[in-house]
Amino acid sequence: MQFLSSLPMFDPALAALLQAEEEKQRDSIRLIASENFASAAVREACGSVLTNKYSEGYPGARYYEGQQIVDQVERLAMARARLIFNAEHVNVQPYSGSPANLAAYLAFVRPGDTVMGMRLAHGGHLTHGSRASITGKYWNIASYELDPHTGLLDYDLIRTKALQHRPKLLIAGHSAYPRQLDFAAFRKIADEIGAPLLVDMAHIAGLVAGGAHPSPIPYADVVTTTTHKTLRGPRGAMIMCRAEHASKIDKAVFPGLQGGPHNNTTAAIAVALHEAAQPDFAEYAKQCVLNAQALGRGLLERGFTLVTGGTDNHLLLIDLRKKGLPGKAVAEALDRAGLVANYNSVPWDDRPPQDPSGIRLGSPAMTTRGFGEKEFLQIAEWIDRIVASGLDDVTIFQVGGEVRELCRSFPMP
Ligand code: DSN
Repeated sequence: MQFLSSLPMFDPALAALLQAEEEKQRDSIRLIASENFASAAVREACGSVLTNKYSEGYPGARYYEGQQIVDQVERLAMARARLIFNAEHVNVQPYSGSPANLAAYLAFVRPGDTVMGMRLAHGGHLTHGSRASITGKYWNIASYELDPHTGLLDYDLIRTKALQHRPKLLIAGHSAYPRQLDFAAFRKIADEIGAPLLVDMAHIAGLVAGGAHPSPIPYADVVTTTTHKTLRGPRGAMIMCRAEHASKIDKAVFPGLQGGPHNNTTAAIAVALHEAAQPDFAEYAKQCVLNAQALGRGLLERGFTLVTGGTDNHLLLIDLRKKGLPGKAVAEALDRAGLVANYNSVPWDDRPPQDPSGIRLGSPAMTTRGFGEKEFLQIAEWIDRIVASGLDDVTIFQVGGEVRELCRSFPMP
């Protein structure tokens, strides 16, 4: 019977693609700040029989029968999240970060209301009000920006803007800002304008869980996060909130936005949270920051410009304008050498988002594979060699060989 066959036997074309991707991941250095390597245990839960089950609703109140085990799985994931993040309520059902943020909008604001978040080009996320996203089309967006003199968030500027626009929802969080956020300052502004505070901690959730970044939980009304970035779980998301908002948030996720939860993902989130509760996860989180800082030092020593001058978290943004090379060409050249990053706009970029002036780098994936500061300093040297060569083919080829050699000593989970 075909459905009992293994993947290579039943679908060799797809199996070959998976094998090729595995080899590509094994032999390259992942520097995409939002990526990581999930453990075998997380991937096992993802591929489990729970993918076979429909469970619209919440534990104890489902619209389908047969939930005796699924309810326990979801309750376990929720309990672990509440414990690790010290949250009053958690919803583990959002399919990913964008639906999680949209659920927070649905819970707190009506279409047309004013929402304030960080401008995408300054490090925010699409769902914090970019015109390209539904959030920028259905809500009136007033974005805050970085201080043009320091390149940092200036909380007085954010406050002034908030008092001027009086948003009904204030968002803190980023996908390309290399500094810690002052959640207490955001809370103060939110209180002054009487708006709920949403913190999107997708990028830093693993650092928060591991104690390497302050937690937004005591300050925010609602916290959204993906589960696959620094948190190192499956592709999924969670929403944590104060007990008073629990019913609003749950109704926004289901039935407001979604149907049945992906139970296999819920199980994998539970596994990832169990991993995050182990003592070595705190070491990993701390090392993510040390490694990003080492990479930043290595780049600064070689004359690179870093947005904000460095990093306090797991990511870095290189402004390539002084090097005279565009971000996309550099990202492509690095990729050919097995150094996988993404091109990225820098604040006040004069180039378009499709071909911007920067590249974003992150430490989580290779920290998971065991890289330390020594290896991240080596990465700075490789990036410099490729950029200094003007993206020369021979240099890219030579660096590529060295990258593959180093990867061999640091196996994938
Ligand atoms: N697109 C993700 C990132 O790379 O930061 C955030 O959702």
